[in-house]
This record gives sequence, C-alpha cells and structure tokens, in this order.
Amino acid sequence: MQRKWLWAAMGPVLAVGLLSGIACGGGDDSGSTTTPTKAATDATTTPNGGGDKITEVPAGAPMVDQDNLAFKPDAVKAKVNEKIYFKNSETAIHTVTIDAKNVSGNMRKGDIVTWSAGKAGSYKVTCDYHPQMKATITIE
Ligand SMILES: [Cu+2]
Repeated sequence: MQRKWLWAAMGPVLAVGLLSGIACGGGDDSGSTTTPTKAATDATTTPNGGGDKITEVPAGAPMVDQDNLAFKPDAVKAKVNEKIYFKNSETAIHTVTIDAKNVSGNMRKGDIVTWSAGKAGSYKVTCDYHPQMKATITIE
C-alpha cells in the first residue's frame, strides 16, 4: 500500500539502497515512517503521563521551565545520562521536542517530564506549537 510512495521517496537514494540491500528488504520498516533515528537514539525519556507522574523537580537538577511561550533558560548543560527536567508552568500547551522528535507528548500546566541523553553532544529543543520556543541542551 505504501509502495508507490516508498519508491518515489527513495528515488534519490535508490542506488545506495540497492547496493546495501535495504530497498528489497520486504518492508521491515513499513510501519515506522515517523521514527527518526539520529542523534537522539540513545536518549531516555519519561513521557508525560507514562506511569509515575513526576510532581517535583529535585533541587539542583538541570531544569528548563516552559513559561511565557519560552524555554527558560534557553541553554542548559548536563552530563551523559543525567536527567533534565522540563516543566510547563503556564496554561498554554507545550511539547518538548528534541532534534525534531517529540519526546513529551502534550504538556499541560504543572506537567513535568525528564529527558536524558546517552551521548555527548548538542541537542536542539523546540515546541511543536510555538516556533519561537527554542533552547539548546549541551551534554558533556
Ligand atoms: Cu509551546
């Protein structure tokens, strides 16, 4: 059912695909069109509402507040595998979207999610609803 689309999308990489065999792979990935697998591969997320709801941010933990349609602060540093806390402090709904992957779902006022990265690097944080919301996480 997705074959036409698949072929059209793979046109530019068809030669590479044929060489490495993925073009004939029988569709292992056919259901995962929205799964980016790049920098955030090693990331760990506690999704909003996923089991244990986080109600407070431990003192001293790296934290980014969503307030006034902005991430505050807009730059935060953390260590590999260290949890970074994101909290929505206002009534507007926000997301935590890291390197174009929504890791939080919709966050309402008071919601807290955590995210950590398994490898060092720089990660871009955005909100799916407010293009002006931007932050950078540096993992060291
Ligand atoms: Cu937002």
